[in-house]
Amino acid sequence: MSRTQARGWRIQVLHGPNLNLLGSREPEVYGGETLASIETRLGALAAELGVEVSFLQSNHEGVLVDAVQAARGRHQGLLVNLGAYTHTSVAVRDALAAAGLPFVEVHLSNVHGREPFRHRSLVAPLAAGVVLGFGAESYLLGLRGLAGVLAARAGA
Ligand code: CA2
Repeated sequence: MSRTQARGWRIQVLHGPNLNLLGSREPEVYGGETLASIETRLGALAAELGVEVSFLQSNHEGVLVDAVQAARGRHQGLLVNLGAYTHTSVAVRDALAAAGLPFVEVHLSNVHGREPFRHRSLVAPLAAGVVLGFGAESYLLGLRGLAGVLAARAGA
């Protein structure tokens, strides 16, 4: 088995506030794809990689904190687009630090080409990797990267 081939790991995918609106508005910024379509593509890639993915979208910070806490013991890694909470949420950052699970941060847009308040991520320093600016592809690239991290950690 190659070093980056995954083996049955469970990955929690978290989408933050307003990402449920994808496909309905601002396609010039976020692309025209819906969240359901992104999740379908992630599911297909997960099957190819031999990992399991679970999905949660929430507009509520506490729900995301609960989901990160619950991931410990149930999942081996997280793929997260925390939306605006990326830039503001000490609570989600603390939950990710406490969970101690490897995670990859993804963004549809290139946040560094946008308003200055989007340039700072509170969670990026804890992330195994960050993928941004490729639209829906950011999620797929992030999942590949996370599967590789899990395989490498397991010594596969
Ligand atoms: O680029 C990304 O993926 C973001 O995480 C998206 C967040 C934004 O606050 C981050 O700075 C960057 C916003 C998601 C809002 O999505 C919408 C989709 C359609 C219509 C309106 C909002």
